Amino acid sequence: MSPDGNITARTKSSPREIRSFINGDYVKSSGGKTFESRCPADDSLAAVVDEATREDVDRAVKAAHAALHGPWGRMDVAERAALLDRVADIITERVDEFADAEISDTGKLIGPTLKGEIPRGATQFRVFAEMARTGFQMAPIASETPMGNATNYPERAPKGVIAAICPWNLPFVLSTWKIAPALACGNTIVVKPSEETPVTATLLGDVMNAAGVPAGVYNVVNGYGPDSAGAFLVAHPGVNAITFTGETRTGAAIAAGAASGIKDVSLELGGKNPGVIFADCDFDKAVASVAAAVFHNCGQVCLCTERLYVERPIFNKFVEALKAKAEAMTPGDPRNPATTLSPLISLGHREKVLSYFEAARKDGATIVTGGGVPEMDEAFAGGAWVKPTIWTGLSEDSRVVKEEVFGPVCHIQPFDNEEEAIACANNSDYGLAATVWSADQNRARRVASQIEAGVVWVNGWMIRELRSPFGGFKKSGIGREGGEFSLDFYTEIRNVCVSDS
Ligand code: NAD
Ligand code: 6OD
Repeated sequence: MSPDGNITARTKSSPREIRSFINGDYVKSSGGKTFESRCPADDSLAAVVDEATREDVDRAVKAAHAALHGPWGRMDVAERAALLDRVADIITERVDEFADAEISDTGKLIGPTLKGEIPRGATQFRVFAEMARTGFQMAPIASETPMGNATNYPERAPKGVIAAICPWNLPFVLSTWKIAPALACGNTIVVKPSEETPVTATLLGDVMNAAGVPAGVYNVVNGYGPDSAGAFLVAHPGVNAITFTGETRTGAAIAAGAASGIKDVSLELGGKNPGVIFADCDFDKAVASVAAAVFHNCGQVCLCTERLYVERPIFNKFVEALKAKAEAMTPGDPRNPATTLSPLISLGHREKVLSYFEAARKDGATIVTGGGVPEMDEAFAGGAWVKPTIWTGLSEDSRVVKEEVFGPVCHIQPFDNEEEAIACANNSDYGLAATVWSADQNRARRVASQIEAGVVWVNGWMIRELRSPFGGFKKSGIGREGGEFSLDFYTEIRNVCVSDS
């Protein structure tokens, strides 16, 4: 912590000190407890974090409530939009600092962090600033009733104090999917970042102050889930709605916790995403894109592909080509632009991924490549590294084909016709994302329309526009984020019905 109370920069010998951000100030935990966040590339200490107590969470919710009924609630929408644009500007000016913080927390690669995730987070504020400016208008509806005629004017009102509980895989960009729409709609917010990745959400507090966002509008409480800041926030009676991204099991616990308070929940949950590759696809493009979809961020993107169905005539060639891509990946210093494979988020998560390696082996998988831990230079030997891994030969009910591994892995299976490919793709409890590869646009669109997933890419991956809807079918979630699709969660709709006579 610097003398002015802001969070400190991290050096190799001194980790960042992270506090909660409440009512415009960085504050120490009232319980005096701290926890550590470690960089998974080398297991160095990235940050020492103050764990928020129930009392701290209560202060944050009360600050958010006061701001809602104070300066923020009274603010003209154009002024609110201008502040969100200013937030985007400052993130852009400080992109190196945000990227550095994110890399320390996650071991992410510098290129996609600096050029992709942090700028996309800034853009999210601009998208919602623009939407706020247009006023979220809805068309009036005429009514003719025996009691008289009227005009109905539906209007959107802020939902209140939003709790945002965030994951570790894309910490900053995914937090902005919640923060930007919440604030654009006139709500205030209390964010609980993952205990693995507390820094960028906390740093954003400083940006909010610099932009002139009133104190209490944006708050951050750091801590864990159960019996800690996450659970305290879910249970708090002053929270009006909870937006959560993370594991399906955690989503179920949060929905249960929210039920007694009749709090609305938005749930962005896990996936077990399929890719369907027809023999007529642009082979080289498909292999390159599928390699990214499987191995990017070490497989820790909720949209990553973990199940591949490849039309039989190109099955062997495809497996060989993807194997070559996997074996060409180079783990190492995430700040070196030549590194192409990042680590898993933690040694704990590596244990889980390695247990799936073992389960695949036990189920009789053919290990095409990977299945273990790579040799690393001394500087990175303590990191959470695993080899990119490809399996074939498993049945559809094998654990590694059914459960989300959240690592750089996939199982590849051949198919013989369109119906079979669709049935395999849909044979999952999840329904978050899918890809379809074919030169025949009609077939690709026909197949895409039968896949039970919130986003289906045709001949590509991760080319989604921020304003388009994002969310999951089945156990992948409830609700949609993105542009106007976020509005139903972040607003209440009031119908003002005016008599015509
Ligand atoms: P997680 O569920 O373990 O944790 C997410 C957040 O919930 C953390 O902040 C954690 O502290 C908090 N939490 C945990 N238990 C809680 C409880 N009982 N009450 C309140 N808060 C609680 O998820 P993770 O490991 O951080 O993220 C990885 C998972 O997230 C994967 O399953 C991935 O698919 C999913 N994910 C989904 C999306 C999506 O948009 N659908 C996006 C990213 C990640
Ligand atoms: O659409 C995106 O920008 C994006 N990064 C989505 C990732 C979601 C889940 O991890």
